[in-house]
Amino acid sequence: MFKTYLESSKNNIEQWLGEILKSPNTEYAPLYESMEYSLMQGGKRIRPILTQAVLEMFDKIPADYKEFLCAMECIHTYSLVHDDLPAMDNDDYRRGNLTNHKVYGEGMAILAGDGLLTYAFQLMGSNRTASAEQRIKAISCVAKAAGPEGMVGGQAFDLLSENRHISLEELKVLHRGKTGALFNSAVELGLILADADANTYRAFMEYANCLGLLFQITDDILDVTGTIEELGKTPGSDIRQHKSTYVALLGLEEAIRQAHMVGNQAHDALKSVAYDTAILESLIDYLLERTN
Ligand code: GRG
Repeated sequence: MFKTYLESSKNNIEQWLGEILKSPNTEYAPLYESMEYSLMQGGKRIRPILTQAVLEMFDKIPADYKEFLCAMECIHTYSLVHDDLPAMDNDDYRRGNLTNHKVYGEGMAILAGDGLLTYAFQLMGSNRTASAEQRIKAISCVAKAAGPEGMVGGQAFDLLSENRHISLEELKVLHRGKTGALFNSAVELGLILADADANTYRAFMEYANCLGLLFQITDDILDVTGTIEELGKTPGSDIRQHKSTYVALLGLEEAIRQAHMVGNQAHDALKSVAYDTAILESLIDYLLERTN
């Protein structure tokens, strides 16, 4: 049942994503092609699915908030396009295909990322279901998560940490920014748009924190255990770049143990919630068992 939920949510989101990018003229069409190339290349769509699951828990109709769901994926895709650039991770493959700069060149890949990031905010501002107050809160929340206090900050720390040993505490700071911040905002978006009460908010943010960390630990594990076919990109990039990861710092066995421990903490966080959390619980197990 959960598998069906994931597939149908992904299909809906991809249909909406397929409708949002329209070049205003023929001159800008190459930029839009480059943006669409990365946006429409699959991926798990886990961040908008997370927002959707929270919205549904509060009996909200996801289609009414599709601009927010698409915005999450636009921002995530921008981060991947920029992360793959020669100045960052210098990767040739992403989601099973050549990376954006390999197809369109570095300049256009930078602009495609810039375009996806800024368009995400245009999209959120254009939603007509959320109140003006909800939109401002939602936009501020996502900006904080994606910007220097969140993902960009984490990425900068990651860049500076290459080829040097960092402690587990520093690694957690890195992950909280680079991966966790956007995960948190995916959950928080749903809470803002549903006007969740303070207690529910607290419980869900604890869940989101654990989920982001769990996602990153499994990402570190998959870089060692995954294959190019499963991952859609070359495994072992963390080792090649001498990055500190959960596996590098703790060993594979302990990293797997920590992933399960954080998964249990995520389940615990949902125990106090008076809503149907079945989908959110399944998401924890899905992230624990994922192979890509
Ligand atoms: C360039 C500002 C900037 C940030 C980049 C997201 C990120 C920060 C870097 C990506 C590198 C990486 C492997 C990060 C770890 C976790 C992560 C975000 C993995 C990719 O996300 P998935 O697994 O990808 O959700 P799909 O393809 O399924 O969407």
